[in-house]
Amino acid sequence: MQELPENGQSRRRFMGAAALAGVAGATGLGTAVMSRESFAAAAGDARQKYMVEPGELDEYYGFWSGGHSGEVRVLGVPSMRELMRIPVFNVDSASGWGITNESKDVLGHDNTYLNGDAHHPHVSMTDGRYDGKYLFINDKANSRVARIRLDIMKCDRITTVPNVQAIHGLRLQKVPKTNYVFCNAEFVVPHPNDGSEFSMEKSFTMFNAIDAETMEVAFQVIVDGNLDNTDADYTGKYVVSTCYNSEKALDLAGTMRNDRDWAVVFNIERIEQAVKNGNFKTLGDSKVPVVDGRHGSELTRYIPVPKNPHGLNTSPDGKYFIAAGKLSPTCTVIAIDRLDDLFDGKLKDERDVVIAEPELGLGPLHTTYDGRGNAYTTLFIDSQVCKWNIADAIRHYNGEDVNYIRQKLDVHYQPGHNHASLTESRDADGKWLVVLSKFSKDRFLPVGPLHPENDQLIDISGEEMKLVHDGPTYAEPHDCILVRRDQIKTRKIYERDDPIFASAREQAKKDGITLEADNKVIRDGKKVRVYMTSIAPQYGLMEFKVKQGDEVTVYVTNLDTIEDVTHGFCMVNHGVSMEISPMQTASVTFVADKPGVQWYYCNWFCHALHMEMRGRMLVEKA
Ligand code: CUK
Ligand code: CUA
Ligand code: CA
Repeated sequence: MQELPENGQSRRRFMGAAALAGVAGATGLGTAVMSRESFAAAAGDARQKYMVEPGELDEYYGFWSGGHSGEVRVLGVPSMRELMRIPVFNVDSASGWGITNESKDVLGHDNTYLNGDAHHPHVSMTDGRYDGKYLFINDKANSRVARIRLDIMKCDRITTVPNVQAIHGLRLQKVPKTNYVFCNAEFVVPHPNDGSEFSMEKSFTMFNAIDAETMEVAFQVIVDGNLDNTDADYTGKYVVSTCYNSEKALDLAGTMRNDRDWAVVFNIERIEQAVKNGNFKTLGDSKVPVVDGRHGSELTRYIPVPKNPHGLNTSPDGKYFIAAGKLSPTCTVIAIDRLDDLFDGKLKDERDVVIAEPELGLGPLHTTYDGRGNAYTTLFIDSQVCKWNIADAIRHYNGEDVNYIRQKLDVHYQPGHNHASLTESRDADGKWLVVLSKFSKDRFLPVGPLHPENDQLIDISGEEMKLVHDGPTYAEPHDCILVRRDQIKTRKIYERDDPIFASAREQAKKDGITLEADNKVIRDGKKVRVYMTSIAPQYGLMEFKVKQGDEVTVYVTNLDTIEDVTHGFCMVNHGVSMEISPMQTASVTFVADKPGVQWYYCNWFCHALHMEMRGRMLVEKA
């Protein structure tokens, strides 16, 4: 039986300093922390606002990364109800992602990787505002970047970034629009990485830009140190990434040796020009232009910031990049309007672009904004969100005696990312704040040694932050993004010319088949293609005959045009199942290795006679 500590404070602390000892000097910040009781009273009003009555719709779409579950989850905010899951770097039994031919067209037909580690979901933008077209997300586990079409909420492209390992930080160009997906490779590797060299000193990593439409890697930039998180500005000119391992150390203590690592500024115009001028090389088999952005390069600047910095977030007014100190109790505010001078050599020192370095508390990780001049930084070690005023922090840095901290709110527990509504765009509206707490400890019914995480919803519309909701989540959302519901336009049913099933259409054409009408079996040597339609509650084919050992591809075209009538196709004892939504075609290939009667059935509930929606594959013994 798990015993729960009585005292709120000790519950918050029971993770203990031990796990985090030695990572940062303790700083006693005298800011008051709200008691549980006063919090409960204060939260009363706010809770009303967060209530979304049955049948009512949320104001925001929230897209959550699924961490090492590999998926993306769609939540409604403020209700925090889970609306949908979008399989990406994983296999999904319900939709057939990883099983169907259409998903393998995206994932790769060799099925090399069945896992992934999705951290950073970001929605495409036009002129600094979410345009609702795509969502992009990284896979740290297999160095990939995926694109999700938001009109159908399905992944349509995945790109493996060459020459690097572990794509972590990912952000999008905001202005003039999302032409580039910027992403950091975290770990340094030797080049060539062919077993002839293992030293850390001769290894490096790269900053990468992917063309958002073609999903081809446009360029890579070699850097000193390593790379963590990143963000872009509102001019289209600069992107900044944090580096926590300027030491290029392999051991933990070594990575903490320097008091300052870097925020690395990438000058996108100069990099594009260098590529255009042919000032690049290529690595290995890849054709991607690689430019050198190490110290001394005209393409980058290295701003020293304390210490093993982590989050990097652009303020929605376009004025600041803010780097969270992680092992330093500070955040570093970088003035974007000084970066031109930094690149033009008009500043004496890289630190001249730093215009504030407020002390916030222990373990600052990520910062988000309300659009009213306030920043909200998660404090991992203190288990708090710190609300602070940027203008006051700048005044304080200039010697004025002002308190820039507005409030510290306990969260439960150990927060990583936090994210305010519309915060990455010009439309930051300061209504809701989601805090993704990495530990839930005692907040929910115990479910064994593995605990859920805890995504908490905080009302930030007033002067005071108010915690209004606890949301348990399965491993392991790192980050989320909140988009106003009118910024997303989804389809109700598929268009028949959707590129998602272009290869099925092509094959049908070659076979002289009309997908929307024909129910036919085509034999092509040992390959058999079975084309059938579906209208609730029947498949176009009640049975079809093949020979043992045939490679069978079943194409199902769902002719139901009524929203919400999705069918499935599951071949019993063959590891085959898939979703076919209204007016969609989906296909799956398997070997008919068992002679006899093999039943298939519809596994998505579609009709009162859904149970009766089934048929037989008759397999003749070889
Ligand atoms: S993150 Cu990915 S390891 Cu703070 Cu976005 Cu933690
Ligand atoms: Cu068709 Cu269930
Ligand atoms: Ca370091």
